[in-house]
Amino acid sequence: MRILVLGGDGYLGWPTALHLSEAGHDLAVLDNFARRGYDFEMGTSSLVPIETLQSRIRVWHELTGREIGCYVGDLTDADFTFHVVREFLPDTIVHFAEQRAAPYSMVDRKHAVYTQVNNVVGTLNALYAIAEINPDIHLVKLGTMGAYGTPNIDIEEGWIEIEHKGRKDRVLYPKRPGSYYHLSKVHDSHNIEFACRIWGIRATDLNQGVVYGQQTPETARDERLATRYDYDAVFGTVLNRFVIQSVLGLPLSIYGNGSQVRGIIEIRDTVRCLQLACENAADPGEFRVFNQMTQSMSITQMAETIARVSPDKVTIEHLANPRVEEEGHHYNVVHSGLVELGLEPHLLSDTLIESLFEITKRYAYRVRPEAMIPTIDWRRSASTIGL
Ligand code: NAD
Ligand code: USQ
Repeated sequence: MRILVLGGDGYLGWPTALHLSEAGHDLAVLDNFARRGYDFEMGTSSLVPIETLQSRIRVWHELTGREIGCYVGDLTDADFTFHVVREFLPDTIVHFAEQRAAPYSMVDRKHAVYTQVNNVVGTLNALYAIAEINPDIHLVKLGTMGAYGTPNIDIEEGWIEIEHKGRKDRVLYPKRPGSYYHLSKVHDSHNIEFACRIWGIRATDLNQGVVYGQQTPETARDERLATRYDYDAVFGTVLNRFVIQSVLGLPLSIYGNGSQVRGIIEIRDTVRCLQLACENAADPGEFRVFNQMTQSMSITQMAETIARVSPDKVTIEHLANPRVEEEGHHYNVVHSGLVELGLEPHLLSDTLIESLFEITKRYAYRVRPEAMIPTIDWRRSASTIGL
């Protein structure tokens, strides 16, 4: 299969490209390096040093003999996007290329508008390129579990059968997201579902939970293939942050009382899910949704797991929650679709966390502790990134 990975320089896009290349597919990646730009804006960087995209591609070629095509440019530039799709002629487009941090989208008006324009326009350009160049291309799009919010009913995989005043219908599951970033994913999902209906294109929306971990079998082959690992309060995700805090001897920062529950997934399962979605395409006209998570845990349970397996003494602190989110809520999610396709989940295990401790210890000297403090307040319309 020919697969184009949008956002192929990112935390998940790069290891996914390697995994798909290893599986024998012909790969090209596209990126505008926006993520590296946010680091410059915030004065921070990945804990694990990362090579340039071009060097990583060269190292992969040296090690395996496999080629990965490289397109540098912006998905919101329609001419560029059309040019890439016309030239590479993919069977599948995997789309990671969005601004993905909820706190970044909540800094102020400028960051909220940037996030929604970047994400919604980029996705629309990809949809139009598919419709005009080859409507048979399968779009595999990264969505988010947070699009659903925390409703007081079970969360289904994308669609729900409802009965209202004696009539029945199958509709998109209602959404109640918790940031302007998460809202951009809801807008994307609606745009993609509409494109499937009107043009008969095929799409898979992967509503992924919070990812943790840093290595996959492919990135672990050579340190120059490493993917990024974020610890700061804007881009660092909760489990990765807890591991880093434990290594630095800082208290694990639970926001609020810690009873909020999230779906989580390990990075090795992310790349496997992407392979399964690509190799088992949606039907023409189908808007298929999978909930891409392997288990649910409260933030307190995550902190307690890290504290239990850490070789060092770990303390836990509760910070006033900078976000507006429910605590003590119902959370029961259907996530069987990818398992039915063959996913064998890695659950949060001591072994995985131990390897993360090692990586973190090695690069702990690179941390700027002040970058770990959350300063973006959902209740205000303007915050400073404050690093
Ligand atoms: P990331 O920021 O590391 O990677 C995204 C990449 O897309 C970056 O390299 C960035 O430069 C690129 N990009 C952004 N806008 C672009 C544009 N307009 N044109 C070209 N390239 C552009 O993020 P990630 O953690 O790898 O996440 C990838 C996707 O997975 C995102 O869509 C995110 O919403 C989704 N997701 C991530 C997580 C997680 O925990 N990391 C969880 C669920 C879903
Ligand atoms: N949290 C803490 N302490 C911290 C950091 C976070 O308690 O130090 C809490 C947050 O309040 C929240 C939860 O942990 O309740 C998750 O926060 P997060 O920053 O790990 O993840 P989130 O903002 O939800 O976003 C991440 C990715 C995003 C993806 C999303 C999946 O950055 O791209 O879409 O996870 S999901 O959460 O399922 O929507």
